[in-house]
Formats: sequence, structure tokens, C-alpha cells
Amino acid sequence: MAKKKAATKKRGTNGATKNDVGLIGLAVMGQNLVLNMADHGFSVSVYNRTTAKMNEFIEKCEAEEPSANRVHGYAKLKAFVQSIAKPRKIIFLVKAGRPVDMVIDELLPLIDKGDILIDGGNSEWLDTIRREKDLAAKGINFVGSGVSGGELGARFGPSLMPGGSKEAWKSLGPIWRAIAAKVDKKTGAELQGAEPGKPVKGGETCTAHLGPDGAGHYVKMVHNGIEYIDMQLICEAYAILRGLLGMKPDEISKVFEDWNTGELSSYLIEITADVLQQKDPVNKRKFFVDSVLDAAGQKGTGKWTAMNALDIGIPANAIGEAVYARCLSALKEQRVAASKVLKGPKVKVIKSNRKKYIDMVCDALYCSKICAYAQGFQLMAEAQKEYNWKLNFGEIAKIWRGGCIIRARFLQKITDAYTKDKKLQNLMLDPYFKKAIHGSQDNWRKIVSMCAEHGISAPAFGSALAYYDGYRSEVLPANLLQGLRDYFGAHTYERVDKKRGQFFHVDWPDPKRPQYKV
Ligand code: NBP
Repeated sequence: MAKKKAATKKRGTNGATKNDVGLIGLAVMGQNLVLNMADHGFSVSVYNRTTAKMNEFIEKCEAEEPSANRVHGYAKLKAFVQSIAKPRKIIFLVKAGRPVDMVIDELLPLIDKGDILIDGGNSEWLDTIRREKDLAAKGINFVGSGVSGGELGARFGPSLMPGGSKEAWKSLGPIWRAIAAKVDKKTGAELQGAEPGKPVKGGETCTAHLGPDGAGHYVKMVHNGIEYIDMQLICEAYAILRGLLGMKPDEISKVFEDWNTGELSSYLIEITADVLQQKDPVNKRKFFVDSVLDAAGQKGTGKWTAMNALDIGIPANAIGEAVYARCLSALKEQRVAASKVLKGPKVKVIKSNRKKYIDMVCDALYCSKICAYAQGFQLMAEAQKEYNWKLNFGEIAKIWRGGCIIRARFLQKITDAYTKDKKLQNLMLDPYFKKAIHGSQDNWRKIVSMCAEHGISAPAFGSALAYYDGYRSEVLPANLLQGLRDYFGAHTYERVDKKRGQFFHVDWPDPKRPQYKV
């Protein structure tokens, strides 16, 4: 089959005999991105390490896909490379890490100077910086591009976050702009309705060149960190509605449906409503969510975000909390044992004024979400200094409005905030978000204190509130902290009555040795 395809003439968009683009890695993301490109009129060469998977994909395409004639499979890497028009654009969607380096090593003897390699996987941005530098020295363009939206996003319009050189973007841009999700220019709402062979037309495209080398993968990583905290906040809201108000999953599903019509409107809120009303496929009398083990998995991008926040000293504590919450959930057996030993208050279910409490949870969720996004954007603002990028935050929020997992109405407000003030220091200081927090914080505080009172674990709600209160505090107890550090370690301190950057030390009269008395 591969040979027959290789002999086909006139494939490229301009009638050339070579294909427009190549893709390596035909797992779920790769297959769907290929079909998306083919639907948009691009002819695509495909290759997979395991040829049988590639053949299976081609057969499936031919049986089911209207754009199958634009998809061409190659069993040999050399034939695959030779089938692509120059400068070659070769996308790979393989497992992040070592496989990406292996693919590059295999391609290097086969490609030419000026060709463009595009890594669409969830690679760590530092790997992307390294790869871009190594390949640039060989005359090869390298683009690290975040691809978000899961398999459906890849198929009908993902949010695409490319880094790399401007020159590479000139070649890749037309493809990326065509296949990315589209949103309504005025409302920012995602344009839906794509089906195989009939992609969405018009609207603003959810991709933009974000900056050199690792900028795209860095932004994708922060997107995933925000995705972690968005999901954790949703889960805490669910836990409160369930525990404190004694609501059943289908009742909570209705609440999420309602929230999805307001400020919280987003893909994750929408699918939460679906998941909560789903019945268990094995035991139809039970709700699906009650049959799912409460031990969360993770692939690492949330952890990278939290680790990088620690590395560069930005308080992204809500994002970190979301990672820890997954870690705590994974200690299932320990938690089961501890639940029989460690005492706490018994949750008293509130029976009256349900609507009032639901609205309070909604406010707590919204305020916490603002803090979480403020942290994510602040992290990117610091990272750009570290890596010499010039990120456009309004643009980033813009390309997250469609296609990706965190797509939300809310993102339009972030775009507006950064369009009004490009130097905005913290999202919470934007007039719209400031007003939102001012209007809802009483309920947020009540929910956090009710969780503490009733013994419901809501770490992200609490951590976001601590961040808000910390950020708005003129004075924090770090003065005492600095005093302690100076006492035991002569770490010095700055003074309130002197310019920043001058350091002082007290010659403590009787410093106690760093040991404690038994
Ligand atoms: P996987 O991450 O499961 O990777 C499977 C693909 O990698 C297969 O095509 C496999 O070939 C290929 N591969 C491996 Br593994 N090692 C290879 C090597 N040394 N040389 C060549 N090919 C190799 O696929 P995925 O879930 O489609 O994800 C692809 C990328 O996109 C990942 O980086 C992922 O993190 C990212 N991503 C995934 C999602 C999602 O929803 N799944 C969303 C966003 C981003 P084989 O068939 O021969 O084993």
C-alpha cells in the first residue's frame, strides 16, 4: 500500500508532486492532526516506527475519511522524507523525552539545511531550547509547539502554541493557522460544528508565534499547570456541594450546567456536568463518579510548572497545591487507614438555603480561578526575563480561547486586561478582576472557613485565598523571618528605612547554638 501511494502524482496544495507536510508518530494525537491537515487541503506524508500501526491507520482513513486521498503512508523513513516538498516541514507527535531525540537523530542524515522539524509533543521547554540550539548550528529549523485539546482538539481544531524562529513560522504558519481552533471575533466563543471533511471556516485562529526556542513549550506547560488547578478547583466545589449540602451527582451536574451559562462558562465546567450525570456502565443504578477510584494520575506537566515556579521564585502556590492534591489522592491505602484513626469534625449537612450556599461556592470557585490564572501569567512574566522572550499575554489568552482544555469565556477578559495594560503586573489588579474579587470575596472566605470547620479538604480554595491575602498585604511576617535568619545564620536583612539592596547584620549579643535542649 505504501508503494502504491508513493507513486501518486500531484499532491501538494500547489499541484506539486511532493506532499505539503510530513508527520511522524501515529498514536492518537498524530492520527487526528493528520486528518485535520488533510481536511484543510494539505497533503500529508505519514510515518510510524511500527509500520503495522501506520498501515492500519491508512486503511481506516480510506474506509472512513473524506480526505483520505491526501494522506500518504511510507514504511521507510527515507522515502517518507523524500516525499515532502522543500523546505520540508516534518511534525512529530511521539512520546516526550528520549523518543524525540531518537527521531531527530534518525532524521538528520536524511534532511537538508533549511528544513523545519516541529515537535508537537509535551516536551520540556529546556529540552526544546537545547534541541533548537543544536539544530540551528546544523542549519535546521526547530519548532517546539504546544498542541492542546486532546484527540478531538487535534482532529477539529487545537490550540497551537509554537516557538522557534520567525523564519520557521513563515513556513509553518499557514498550516498552523488553518488547522487551529477558530473563535468568534466579537465574543471569543469557539466556533463549533466541524465534521470530517468540513472544517470550520472564518473566525479568529487559536495560534500565534509565541517567541524563540522553548517559548511555545513553556507556554504549553503553564497551560497544563493551569489545567491542573482548574480541575482541582472544580473537584473541590464538587466535594463541598456533595459533603456540605448533601447533593447527589446528578443534582450537582445541574449546578455545573447552570454555572456554564455565566462567568465560569468553560469546557471543563461543561464536561464536569456530563461526567457527573453519567451512570456507571457496569452498574447502571450507580453514578459513574462513585465507581471511579479516587486516586489521580499525572503525566508531569503540572509538576514541571510548580517546580519551575519554585526555581524562579514565583508564588504559584495554587498550581503547586493542585499537584500535591493529586499526590495526596494517590495515597489511597494510607488515607483509608488514617480515616479510621485520625479524628476531625463530622460534616453536618446543611439542609436549608441550598441556593445561597451554591452561589457562595460559585463565588469561591471564581475568585480562586482568578488567583490561579494570575499566578500562571505571573510565572510566564518572570520566565520571559529568564529566557529572554517577549511574550504577549493578551495573545496567549487569545489563543487559549478555543481548542484547548482550559478554553473559557473568562479568557476573553484576560485578553482585554492585557490589551488595555500590556505591563499589568498581576491579573488581580485589572479593574474587571479586582471588582470581581471585591464583589465575591466574602462568600469565598465563608466557604474556606466552612471547609475548615466541617473538615472538608479544599486545599486549592484555601491556598488561593492565602495568595490573595498575602499579595495584598503591605506587611508580611517575613520581617521576623529575616530576623531569625540573621540570628542563626548571619544571613543579613534589609531595613524599612533604607533603600532596597542594602544589607545589615546585628551582632547578636548571645547567639544560641543551633541546637535544642533535651
Ligand atoms: P504517545 O505519547 O503515547 O506516543 C506514542 C507514539 O510515539 C507512537 O507513535 C510511538 O510509535 C511513538 N514513539 C515512541 Br513511544 N518512541 C519512539 C521512538 N523512539 N521513535 C519513533 N517513534 C516513537 O502518543 P500521543 O498520546 O498521541 O501523544 C503524542 C505527544 O502529544 C506526546 O508528547 C503527548 O504528551 C502529547 N499530547 C498528548 C495529548 C493526548 O491527549 N494524548 C494531548 C496533548 C499533547 P510506535 O507506534 O512505534 O510505538
